[in-house]
Amino acid sequence: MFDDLSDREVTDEGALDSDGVSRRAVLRLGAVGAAGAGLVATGQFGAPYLAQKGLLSTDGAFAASATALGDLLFYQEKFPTSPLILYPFIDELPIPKALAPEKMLEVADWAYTPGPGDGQQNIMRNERHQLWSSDIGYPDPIVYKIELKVAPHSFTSSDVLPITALGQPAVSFDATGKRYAAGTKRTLPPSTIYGFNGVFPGPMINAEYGKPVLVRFINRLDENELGLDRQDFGSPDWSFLTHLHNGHTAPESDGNPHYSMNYGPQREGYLPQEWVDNLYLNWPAGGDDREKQTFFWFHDHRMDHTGSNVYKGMVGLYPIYDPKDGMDMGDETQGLRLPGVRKDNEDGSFDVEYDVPLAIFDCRLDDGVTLHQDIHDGMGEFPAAKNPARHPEWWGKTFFKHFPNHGFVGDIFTVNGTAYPVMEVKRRKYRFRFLDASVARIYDFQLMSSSQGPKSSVSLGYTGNELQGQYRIPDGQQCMKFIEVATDGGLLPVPIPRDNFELWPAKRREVIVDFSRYQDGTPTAKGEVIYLTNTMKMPDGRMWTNSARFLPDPNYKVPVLKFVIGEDAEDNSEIPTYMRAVPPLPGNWKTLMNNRLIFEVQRGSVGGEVEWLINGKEFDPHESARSKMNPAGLAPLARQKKGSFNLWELRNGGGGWVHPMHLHMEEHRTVMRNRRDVTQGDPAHPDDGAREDLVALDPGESVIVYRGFRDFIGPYVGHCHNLAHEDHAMMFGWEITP
Ligand SMILES: [Cu+2]
Repeated sequence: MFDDLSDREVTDEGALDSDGVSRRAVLRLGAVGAAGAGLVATGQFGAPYLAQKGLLSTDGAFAASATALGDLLFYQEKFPTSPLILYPFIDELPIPKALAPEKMLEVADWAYTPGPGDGQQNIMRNERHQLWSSDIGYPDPIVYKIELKVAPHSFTSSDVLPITALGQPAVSFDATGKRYAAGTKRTLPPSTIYGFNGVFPGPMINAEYGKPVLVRFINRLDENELGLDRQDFGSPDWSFLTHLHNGHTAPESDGNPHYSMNYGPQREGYLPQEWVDNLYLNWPAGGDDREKQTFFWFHDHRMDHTGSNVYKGMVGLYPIYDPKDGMDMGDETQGLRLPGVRKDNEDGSFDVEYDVPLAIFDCRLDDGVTLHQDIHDGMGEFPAAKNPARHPEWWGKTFFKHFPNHGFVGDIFTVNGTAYPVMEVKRRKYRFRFLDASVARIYDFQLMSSSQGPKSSVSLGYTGNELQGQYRIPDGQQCMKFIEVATDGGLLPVPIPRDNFELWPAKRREVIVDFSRYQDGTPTAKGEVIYLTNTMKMPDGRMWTNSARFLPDPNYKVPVLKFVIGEDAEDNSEIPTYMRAVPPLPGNWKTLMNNRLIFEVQRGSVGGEVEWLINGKEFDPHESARSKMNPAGLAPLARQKKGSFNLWELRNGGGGWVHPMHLHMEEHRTVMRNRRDVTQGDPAHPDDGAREDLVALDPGESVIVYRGFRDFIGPYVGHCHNLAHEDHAMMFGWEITP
């Protein structure tokens, strides 16, 4: 039933009809191959066209035909242009406060109290915590409660002007479908989110090494007291699965699908009114201080719907401090003296002034006229939406396409849930914790000044994808540097001054910015303005077309966050000369090369929604993946003994795409890039000397990392963090064995 595309109607919008056939099975290999080959044969998407677009890969005609099908979908794949935010940089940057823990007396009254016993880890009573805090000599965990909630969220308070892709005024609608003439300024309706405690982003847990945290996540997504329209994305069964990215966490608390499909829930996630206790021991791998990290985030990881759940708001923040010797405890008068003034709250939490998380997220708002059409529409998901259909009643709310050709990018850039915010800063140093919480967008940030200020891209004559970001600073000039102090893997050995840095999905970068002076030494003055500016042009989820590293476009300078210099303030912080050593590589690491595990990611054509493959296979949640044949002539299963270390190679086999490849569990260290030893550093990748949990794979690149498998046993995953790729099978299971 899967092998004949001709039986299925390809509508004029390019969607593939099917009725009730399970996901991942709508189209099978033959169908895709046939459709693609047909297109190639007719010359419509022939080899010269593909070559010109850089889409011909080592996979030959097979990949080309899959690509051609993708291009067929893409060609007819329409996205709305979001209404223009008329008054940007007026809404204040929201800075989350630390979440308060539960009172222990109240926790003792819970019907099911958290604890180390059998069945105490989740509502099914079928799991226990692999290690409890006392097993490692740590105190009992601090308990938090986080409920998954349906809630409204506003990205801006500004009036907006509905526009077309050509930048012309457009009609708009309200919730009743009433039509407003082109040129009418509107206020945006709130979007519906599924948020941790109903907020986006957030909440934020300020954690500390040595003090375990247990979070009881409770699903309340079936409760919708405000009667909010859920639209047509988010996991259709309202389930969730929370992953603390990238905590050193036992599988049952890791929220990964390889675990959840086989143990615990034994399905994709936790359903409404179900709960699970995720125990975060705040314990470095191997008990080694050099393995400490600084900034986690938690997000949904529900199989097949991670992108839609994250896009719908399931993003939380989890900075982690290190109180040992006062090294990095949020107090700039001791230890490393990184910027931060700590205030301990009565409820047991603490907040740190001048230490600010910046979660970057792009979204796209419905124009009310773009057809909602997706391969999911044939799956019986979201029947109430009656798709394919236009949804004028959703005008101004977040628009999502689950199965975009390359990945999903928005055209409005937000920071901490607010579009184009402003932050008044004191004339002193700050620590910023950057997180890319976007589905697929990569950013390249610089600090710029501009005497003319932001101009809307429409007023500058841009159209189409060039409107992404909405505003530009045509006269923007770099005026300050970032001092990078941490990556995904925690503190760097030494701070690195950066003119700019890339931020890939799920990655974290921490920087110090000194707002008391410009890079040329001139002091700043009250009222002066600096823009955090994105210079990477990324029109779709595939990769950039222009960036600092590749074909810079000097005209693409999109201001994302406006800093306004305020009053002087006391500053006891320092830029440290030395921070933390990375764990040593064994001298003989090269002897591991022959037996390394190899994972090649590629755009593939198994069929249906399985578009993104690893070692030629779609994600199988019940199995550990198998390595490609390594130089020793073996293709081992991705299983590692507890306490072992190994080299893993990640290869980008696809040619025209980039992939942020995330490996759960332990941080790694990059040792080879494109067959070159980079253990002594690589100028093009200044972070390679640090530890990371995500490999930024450029087109055609091979990266070999050294990593450990300590302290826990059980199933984990590795996957692409372009969430459209992840949700379409670019994931593999692996396991730590006793
Ligand atoms: Cu990818």
